Amino acid sequence: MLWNDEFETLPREAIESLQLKRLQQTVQRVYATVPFYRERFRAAGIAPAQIKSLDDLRRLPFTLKQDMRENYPYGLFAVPLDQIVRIHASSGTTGKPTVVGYTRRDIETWAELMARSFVAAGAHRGDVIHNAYGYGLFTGGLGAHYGAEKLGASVIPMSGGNTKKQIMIMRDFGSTVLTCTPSYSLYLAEAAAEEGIDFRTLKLKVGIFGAEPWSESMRQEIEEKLNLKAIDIYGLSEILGPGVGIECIEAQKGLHIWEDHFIPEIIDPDTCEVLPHGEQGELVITTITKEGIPMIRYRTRDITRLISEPCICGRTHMRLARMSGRSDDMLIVRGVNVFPSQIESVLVGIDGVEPHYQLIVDREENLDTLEVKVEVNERTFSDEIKVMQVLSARIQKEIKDLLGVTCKVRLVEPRSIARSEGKAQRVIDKRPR
Ligand code: DLL
Repeated sequence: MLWNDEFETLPREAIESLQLKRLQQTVQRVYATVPFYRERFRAAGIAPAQIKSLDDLRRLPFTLKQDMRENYPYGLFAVPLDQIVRIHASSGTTGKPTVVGYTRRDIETWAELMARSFVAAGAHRGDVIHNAYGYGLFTGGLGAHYGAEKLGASVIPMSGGNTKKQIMIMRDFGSTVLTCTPSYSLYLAEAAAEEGIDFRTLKLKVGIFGAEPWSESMRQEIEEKLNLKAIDIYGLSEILGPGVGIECIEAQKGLHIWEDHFIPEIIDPDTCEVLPHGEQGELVITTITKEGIPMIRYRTRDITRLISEPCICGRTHMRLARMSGRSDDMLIVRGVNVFPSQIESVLVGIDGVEPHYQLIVDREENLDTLEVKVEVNERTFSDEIKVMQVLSARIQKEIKDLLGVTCKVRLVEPRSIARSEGKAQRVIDKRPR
């Protein structure tokens, strides 16, 4: 089932001509209203009138998170503040947050795209959507909320935290759809087990998880523990928030990016060259309908590839492969590129450990060290020391086989790694910079 039959199934040529028209309008508009873009375009020697085909997109300069920081807070807004009805900001672990503003029409577009996304995930009017994404400056809570209302479902604005209460509400209110980060879903499963509540007795049928990288094996674990279909949703505040792309429940293979509103490109993060279709690299997105803060060739830092083959669901919009991580989260340990999600996929495949882990990178005598701290389950914890030794040797070997990196494995007690209600902190990099 589709939410917007016409736009979700536009033939390729129609998508592309719509994209070109909207791109031209966007470029004209930012040139006229945002000094930052005007200067950048001039420096690159390109005028809006020179954008004659979608290929000309490549002639435009990239926009970076750094540019948003330097224009903090409102420098990239393309409309006066009296047309902005909502402001969000990304938490940003270092420095100032990045600030984004939405016009009334932007909020409507966002709700439309989230409604589409819910339907793609198998949610409908009549569903009870338990929204455990955080409400606040983070876009997850309100983004999902407006989409759920637009869909006509009953939304429970839980936000994150208060985990025991979440489970009670889920059970008593008959929640059918859960929205939260994948790591929080596992925390909910754990807390439910402690309360003696079996997810099989709940009405949940689908979970819509995103906001952080997760692996295919993590999906299997979540589907088993929560007894639902786990759907991957992607988005970022700079572009919209949740709802930039989502997997369809029919295929669960790749996330349809809503191409009537965004133009995706994949570049080599080192050379910035646009890569041919199907190759893995950094995702760059241009918004073509946003009014408040349009983004031209925004470098997301997320690593993925584009899938252009038709999908069995009938949607014609291209898909993004599951994000394999962020280029700035990628650890370089003794010269080897390591994504946390690769280590996660090893851990999830091993019996006796839980998918609660942290990677601690440090430097000793000029050499990088990688420690993988991972929780064992209750059963393993009460076993003999020898069992634990065999287990850690096995994890070490599997990581070495997959990545070619030798790491130290530290098995820790069940529930000793801090749980997160939002995005999990997987990497602690203690190396001097
Ligand atoms: O995380 C928006 C969101 C909310 C998406 C709820 C999905 C669900 P930010 O806080 O700006 O926005 O963080 C954006 O999170 O660049 C990715 O690195 C990461 N991310 C988001 N979704 C996924 C996903 C929201 N499905 C950053 N897989 C992005 C992997 C994801 N990483």
